[in-house]
Amino acid sequence: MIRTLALLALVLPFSFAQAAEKAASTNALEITNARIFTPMKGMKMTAGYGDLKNTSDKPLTVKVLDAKGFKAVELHESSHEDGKMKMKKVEEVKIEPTKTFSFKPGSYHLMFFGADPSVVKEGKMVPVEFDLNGTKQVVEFKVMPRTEMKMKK
Ligand SMILES: [Cu+2]
Repeated sequence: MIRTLALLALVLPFSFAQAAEKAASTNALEITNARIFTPMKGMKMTAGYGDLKNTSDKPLTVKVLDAKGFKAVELHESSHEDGKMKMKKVEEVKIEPTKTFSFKPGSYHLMFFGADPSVVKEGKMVPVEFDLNGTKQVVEFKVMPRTEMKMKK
């Protein structure tokens, strides 16, 4: 009798958790040297850089959505106009399959606003959420001191 009950217990409803875990995420983007400069004293904004490689076999349209420890994050492009350094917001960048797109001082960069000083500290990792062709990927950026003051052409 007890044995019969034990057998019945095995007939449990299957869990559908596994199917639900297949949320829309990707790892098509590989970022090396992912770094954010420690905000300068009294500043709430700072910039982030890195080499973004498209490891997939399709062109990637990259947007930035969110960064932990910051109120907002945008993609920016710096340029020289009339001898002055200017920057403007761009909605997205496109990276061809297997190609690397560099975010570097004086060029494309991530612009972070409203830093929370308790989260954005030297040596900490900041998760940054990207949108790649409509699918999300989170990449960690390291907070480090500003080391690249020189603007190479
Ligand atoms: Cu900027």
